[in-house]
Amino acid sequence: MKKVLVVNGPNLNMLGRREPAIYGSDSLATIEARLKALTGELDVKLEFFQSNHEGAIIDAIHATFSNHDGIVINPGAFTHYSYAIRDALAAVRVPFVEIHISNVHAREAFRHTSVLAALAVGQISGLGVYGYELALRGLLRSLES
Ligand code: CA2
Repeated sequence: MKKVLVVNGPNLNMLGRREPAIYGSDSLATIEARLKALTGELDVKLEFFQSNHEGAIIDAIHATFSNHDGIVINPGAFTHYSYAIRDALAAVRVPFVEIHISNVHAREAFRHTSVLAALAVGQISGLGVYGYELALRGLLRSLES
């Protein structure tokens, strides 16, 4: 059975509480419960981690080394500038899918760049919170091949 860490970065603990027009009305707990409901069908063990702190996210990524088969990550705004998170993902070499709830390419110019995406199996953006399920399915499919 594959083991996957689902990581959410800064401010994503606020999901469902503010800015529903951009991020929808589901809470992070609801999103995690929906993913958990897929574990039987997908034969995967999921762990969840959210932090507003760059170093804590880096520590969580380091802990996947030799311990997880893959990572689904919404790095929040760190996507656009965190070379430290990029280095952590490169160091552990655990395959990951980057997911964004909103369409980052339809928003401010600073959101058009991801310093992580070039290392990713793939990137999902703009499909709302459904993107988490797609990211998980896509990651698992890529781990099979
Ligand atoms: O679209 C996404 O998933 C983002 O990763 C979300 C980040 C943003 O910085 C990225 O550019 C795109 C921000 C997450 C903020 O989440 C909130 C949720 C509810 C209320 C306020 C913020």
